[in-house]
Amino acid sequence: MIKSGKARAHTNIALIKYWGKKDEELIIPMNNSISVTLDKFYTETKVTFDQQLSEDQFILNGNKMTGKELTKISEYMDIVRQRANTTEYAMIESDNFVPTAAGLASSASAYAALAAACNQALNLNLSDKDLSRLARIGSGSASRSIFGGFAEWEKGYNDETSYAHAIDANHFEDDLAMIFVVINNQSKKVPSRYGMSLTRNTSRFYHYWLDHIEEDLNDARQAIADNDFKRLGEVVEENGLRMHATNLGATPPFTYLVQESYDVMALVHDCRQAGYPCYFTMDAGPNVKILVEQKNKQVIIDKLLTYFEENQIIDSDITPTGVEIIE
Ligand code: 2P0
Repeated sequence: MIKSGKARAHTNIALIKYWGKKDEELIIPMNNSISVTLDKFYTETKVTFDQQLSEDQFILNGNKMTGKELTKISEYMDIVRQRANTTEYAMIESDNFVPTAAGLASSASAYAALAAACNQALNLNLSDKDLSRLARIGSGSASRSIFGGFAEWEKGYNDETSYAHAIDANHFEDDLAMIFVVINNQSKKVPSRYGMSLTRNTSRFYHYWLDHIEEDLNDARQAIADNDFKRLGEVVEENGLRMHATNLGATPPFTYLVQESYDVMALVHDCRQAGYPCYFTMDAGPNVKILVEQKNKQVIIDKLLTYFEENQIIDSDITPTGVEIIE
């Protein structure tokens, strides 16, 4: 019998960052993280388990994948098979709805959608918590993409206790949006998995990150509970910069930020000075994401467009919708 399931999951952006693992295999993080889930960027994945198949097959955006990409996903499917007590291989068909030029492709939406599609296909009846754990094993940030709005990934201490949950914000997310400034840079990429591991293992600043993360988490939680945009934005900006500072203390030191990243940060500060509150955050790359209130979004986009091309500016609402079964 052929068993299939199809799911859609949205990407998320961390407001309080995940940066470093306690357990590299199970993907248990060193600290909790908090994110928002974006409306515009998502992945749709269909999984079909079929006893006729002699190995997994992976079609990404219509292209049959081989080599490293196939091996990575097949290793993940081995974990799913082990947990579901099955030996059947699967056809995995995945489409990323992320602007290709933007370089924003995310393992978060990919593994959240894949975990949910497997849950459906194999009738696992996993709770959101257990789905979040299953997504986490593929990629840490995927644990948060099970949920819409604000989500917090509890670091826990083992596979059972490390999972994300939604944070109730009384629809605060409806008032917010994120603007992406896409910076095309030619510098060699440091994969996030490698970058966070190098930093956690060698950075002289990493203990400082851990010593102060609870303060940032508490500030963010309180700001979300109070729907306090200014307080949230301030801690988002500080926490993001601290994450990037840890990389400068690694051996060897590295940075994801380039000149244009700093140019955008200065523009964000200019907008604030002009009375339009907005706050930046950056992840494992040079692009800058700006947290704004819906009411000021267009003014800030217009300001950015005086410096950047139209195709470098993309905005997205925050979606209240978590991972969904669509077939
Ligand atoms: C985050 N990032 O919290 C942080 C902030 C990038 C900077 O999660 O190794 O693809 O698969 O667990 O989730 C990117 O890393 O890493 C990330 P793995 P992931 O969003």
